Amino acid sequence: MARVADIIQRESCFQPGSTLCMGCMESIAFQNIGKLTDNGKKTIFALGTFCGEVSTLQYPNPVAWGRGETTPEKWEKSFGVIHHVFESAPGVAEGIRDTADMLAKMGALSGPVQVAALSGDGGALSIGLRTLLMTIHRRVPITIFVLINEIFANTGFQFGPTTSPGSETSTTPVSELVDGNPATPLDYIGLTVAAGAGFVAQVSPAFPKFFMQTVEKALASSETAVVFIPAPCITGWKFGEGETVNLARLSCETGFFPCFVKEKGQKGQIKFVDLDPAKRPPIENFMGPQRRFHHLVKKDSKTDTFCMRPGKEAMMQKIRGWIQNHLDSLNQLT
Ligand SMILES: Cc1ncc(C[n+]2csc(CCOP(=O)(O)OP(=O)(O)O)c2C)c(N)n1
Ligand code: SF4
Repeated sequence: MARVADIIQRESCFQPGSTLCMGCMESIAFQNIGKLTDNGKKTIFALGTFCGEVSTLQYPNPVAWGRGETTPEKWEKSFGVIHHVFESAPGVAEGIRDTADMLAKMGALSGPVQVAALSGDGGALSIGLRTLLMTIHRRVPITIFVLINEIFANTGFQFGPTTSPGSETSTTPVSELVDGNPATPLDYIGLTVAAGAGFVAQVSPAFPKFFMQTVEKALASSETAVVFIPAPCITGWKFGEGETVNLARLSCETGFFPCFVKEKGQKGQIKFVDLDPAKRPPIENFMGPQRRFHHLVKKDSKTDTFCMRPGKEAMMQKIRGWIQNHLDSLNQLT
């Protein structure tokens, strides 16, 4: 395994020039994935339609992807990106993998190829869930990255299958009668393990060493590897500048988005979050800085700490219950 200090010296395939919001976690994740894929293989990414695509491939300014000034004949630096429809990134990546394998068998390639799919959680877990599960089921040796921002961001911040309970989105409004999203999220980690993925992880750039080591393993896996990356969305979650990494760290430590890794044949491991709720930071610390939870949590001006608004016990209890159930079920994945 490469040393993290060496990985950060590598050349990324994600360059300045995107129109992702300033403070978007996706940009930080892509820069790191870009360095991890600078590993001696030709890289091809299949992108679904999501913020990470519409904000990086916009004609006439498709400058964000590419490894520096490298010319295509330099195999190990060579980088390609294919954008296809919203829901199809894993299926397109599967096609690229098959084609590369066929060409390799014919002796038409001069080196190894690594293939990855990138999409949002709406693309992968809502409209594209069938594509994701069938690609996993076919045991295709690719890496599938899913950016989890809990909403359909680039089309107007609508609720999706990963939206936290109680969250205000453009389709789960808040009123005197409703406390935002009434649903609990899909257990996407359990689902991808059950579908047969050989490597499943949830990582965050807020824990850089774990991020680097886990993504490196995913890229080297001979099985289908699925990597979920919770991505605080400054515009949709409505938080202040400079809070992105802090919220990503808290999202794990409070149990909303636990870091996790499970390799084939091994028990799943939860990272950086305690199974005992008394040993975790209060969920209010994660929710308070985000205006999508304004109806549930406020800042106490006397103590300068975040606390529950009066009368919101039911929804806060629902959130705590969902977090605990989810952590317990991840802890039992074998
Ligand atoms: C079949 C189809 N339906 C709807 C759309 C419109 N559309 C494009 S991206 C998108 C939402 C993407 O959400 P997500 O995958 O979560 O990515 P995010 O925008 O949050 O990054 C939608 C609804 C489309 N392109 N194709
Ligand atoms: S809307 Fe959210 S996910 Fe999309 S670019 Fe902005 S911060 Fe990133």
